This record gives sequence, C-alpha cells and structure tokens, in this order.
Amino acid sequence: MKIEGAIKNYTGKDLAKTFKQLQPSPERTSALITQDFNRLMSDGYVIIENLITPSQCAQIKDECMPLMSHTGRNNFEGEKTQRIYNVLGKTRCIDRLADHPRILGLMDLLFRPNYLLSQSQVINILPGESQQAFHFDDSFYQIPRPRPALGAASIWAIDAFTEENGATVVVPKSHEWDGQQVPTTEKTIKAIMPAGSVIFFLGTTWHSGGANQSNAPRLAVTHQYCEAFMRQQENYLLELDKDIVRALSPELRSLVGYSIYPPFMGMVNGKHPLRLLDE
Ligand SMILES: O=C(O)CCC(=O)C(=O)O
Repeated sequence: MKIEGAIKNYTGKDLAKTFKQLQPSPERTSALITQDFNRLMSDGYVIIENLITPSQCAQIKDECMPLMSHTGRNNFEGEKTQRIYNVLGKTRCIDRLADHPRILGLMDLLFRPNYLLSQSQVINILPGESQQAFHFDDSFYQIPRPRPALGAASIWAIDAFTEENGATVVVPKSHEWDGQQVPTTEKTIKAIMPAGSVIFFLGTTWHSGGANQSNAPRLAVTHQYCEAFMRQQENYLLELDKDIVRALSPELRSLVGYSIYPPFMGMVNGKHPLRLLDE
C-alpha cells in the first residue's frame, strides 16, 4: 500500500490490536496540572515548588558529583560550569525527574498524542560563572516565530536557586515573541526556588543560566522534551544499549524513543520498537 493511502485510511485499530498504548496515571490529570498548564501557556514558564524531597536531592548530588569532570568548552556551556552528558547512560538517579507525573501531565496537555525526551543534563554552575547568553531551546528547529513550541524543558533545583547563585533567568511571556524581539535585562525574572523545586518552560521561552556570584556551586538537573515528530538532540538509541532500556520505567522507554508517533513514525521493521526488547 502506498504510504499516502495508508495515512488516509489509518484508523489506529491495526496498531491497537498488536500494541497497547501507555495509559497515563491519574496523577497526570489532576486539577493542579491544569492550573500549572494555564500558567505555562500564559507566562511561558511555571515554577512548581518542593516536588522532590531533600533526601532525593542529597542522593542525586551524591551520585552525580563523582560523574562531574571538566568545565565547559565555550561561553555557552560555561567556562566555570560542569555538565554531565548522556546522563541516562551513566546513572538511574535522575529518572524520576524525567518521568515525574506533574511534568508528564503538562507534556500530555502540550504535545498529544506522543512526545519524546530530547536531552538530559546535570549542570553545576561554579562560583564566578558569568550569565549565559539568552536563548530559547527549540531554536534549532528553524521554523519562523511566532509559532507554537516544539519543545519544553524542566530545570530542577538540586541546590536551592537564590538571587546570587545562578538561578535560571527567564523572560516572562517571551514565548509569544516574533523573530525580531530579543531579551533585555529589565524584562527578566530569576527562578528563585527551594531545593527540590522545578521550573518548566516552553521551547520558545527565552532564558539563560544565571551568573553565580555566591561562593558555592549551583547544582541542577535538566530534561528537555520535544514533539515526537521532531528529531531529539540526544541520540538515545545509540547511547543506551538494550539492557539499560529494559531497566527504564515504561514511561522513560517511550520517552527515549521506544514509542511511535501515529501511525508509524519510529517503527522498526514495520513493528512497534518495544518489540525489540523481547528479542
Ligand atoms: O542552568 C540553567 O539554569 C540554564 C542552562 C541552559 O539554559 C542551557 O545550558 O541551555
């Protein structure tokens, strides 16, 4: 059958027969999520405080600090900033932040019927780091603005984000900007929040890592997501071998790429990619 015809005639029934879609947990549909979503769409970001406990933050810090090495290769990565890449290939300690129901609930509202993880990083901004250049995360999808976001990002405060230590700097409502507008300092806010909190923003929202003028590092975890029909920044299918993928939650497996965008984007040999894990 020609692809064009297959799409036109697609009912979803053929896939449903052979593969069950993941059913979102009730925690992903609460009134709180609707409230967060309304704020996200109005301001371009939402801060949710105290979503994980101090002991979860301590555990993430203990596991991540030994994985940290050199500082950034340029101003954007930050010459006084350490980053861990391929985090899912190295530790399981930030998995529950990637598939946290309050975040996936927002993603369910933003990008139905499916979405992917685009990249994950641990970011440690050291004392003396200057402010990163302003940017928006889905800018590499070179489609003119204004436009709907094609991605979204969480930045989790593992250390409290303060006025001085490099709290993420965000430009409220900049998700609505056209391609001509650029940030100026007066229009920004700092995402000051207790450890265990998260800022979630659209891929079109202008932001930057803050300057760290304190005498202690600022540790954060970021997960970026994208529409399931866009290319992920991180190539999880090459980074993660099948045993690692088997160790992930069903939600994370789907997020890294063991899922499809209907009717068949992401297929392997004409079948759902999860079938590979049975082999
Ligand atoms: O660390 C932060 O607060 C933001 C970092 C960021 O936006 C980036 O590295 O692209």
